[in-house]
Amino acid sequence: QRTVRELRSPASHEQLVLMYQPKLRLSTGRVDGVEALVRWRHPTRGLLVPADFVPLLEEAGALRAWTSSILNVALDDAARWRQRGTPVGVAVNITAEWLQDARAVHEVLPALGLRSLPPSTLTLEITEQSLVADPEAAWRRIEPLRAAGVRISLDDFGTGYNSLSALHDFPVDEVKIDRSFVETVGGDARARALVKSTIALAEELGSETVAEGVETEEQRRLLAEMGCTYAQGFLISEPVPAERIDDLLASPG
Ligand code: G
Ligand code: G
Ligand code: MN
Ligand code: NA
Repeated sequence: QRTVRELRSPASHEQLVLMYQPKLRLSTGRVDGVEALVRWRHPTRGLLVPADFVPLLEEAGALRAWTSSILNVALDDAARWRQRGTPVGVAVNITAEWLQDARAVHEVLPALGLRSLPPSTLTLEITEQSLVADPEAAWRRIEPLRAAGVRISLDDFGTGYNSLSALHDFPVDEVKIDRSFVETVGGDARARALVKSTIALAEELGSETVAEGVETEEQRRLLAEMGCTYAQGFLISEPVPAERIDDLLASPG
C-alpha cells in the first residue's frame, strides 16, 4: 500500500532520524557508547517508532537500503564526536535479513575507513532470535567484520529459546541482558540469580555486558555490584537527538 511505496522511495531516507541512547560504563560513571534507534519523520503522520514501520520496511524489501543509510548517519555522528575529542562508540541494530545481503555487509569496513574511524567504534547489535534461522550463514558474514575489529553485540539476551547455544556458538563482544530481567532484578531472587550468572558467564567467555532498561538507582547499584559493564535505560537517559549527545559528551564528569 501507500506506506510500503513511500518506504521504497529514496526520498524517505531523508526523513530518517536517529535517536541515541547512552550506555553508561558502571565502573567509571561515564558514557562511552550510544545505541542508534531509528525514527521516521513521516510527512503527515509525525515521528514514527520502529514498531510502526520496520516490519513494513522488510515487507517492502527496503530494509537493506535503510540500514545502509542508518549506518552512514551513525558513522557521520561518530566521526564528529571523535573529531571534537570526545570519541564514543555507536551501536546499530541489524537484522538477519541485512546479514544475508553480502553487498550490504561489504559496505561496512569501507564506510568506517572513509571516516578514519577505528572499526571498534562500531558495534552491530543482533538479536539471538534473528540468528536462529541460519546461524552458520549469519556468522560467516559477521566473522570478517569482527576479525577487523567491529564489535558484535547479542541483543535481547535471554528471551530466545537458544540463549546458551547462541553464547556457545557466537564469540560476541557484548551481551545485552533483556529489560524483562532487569525490571525485576531488585525484587525477584530468581531474576537476580539469572542476571548475576549471565554476567559471570559472559565475563568468563570474554564478553562485556549491558543491562537494558535500567530505571532505578537500586537496579544500577545491584548491577554494578554484579560486575555488569554498562547500564542503559531511562535512569541514565531516554533516546535523545544527536545534539543532546554532543552536550552530554561536552559536560565534564
Ligand atoms: O526506541 P525503540 O522503539 O526504538 O526500539 C524498538 C525496537 O526497534 C528495538 O528492539 C530496536 O532493536 C529496534 N530498532 C531500533 N532502531 C533500529 C534500527 O535502526 N534497525 C533495526 N533493524 N531495528 C531497530
Ligand atoms: O531492544 P532495543 O534495545 O534494541 O530496544 C530499545 C527500546 O527500549 C526502545 O523502544 C527504547 O525506547 C526502550 N527503552 C530504553 N530504555 C528503557 C527503559 O529504561 N525502560 C523502558 N520501559 N523502555 C526502555
Ligand atoms: Mn538494541
Ligand atoms: Na534490546
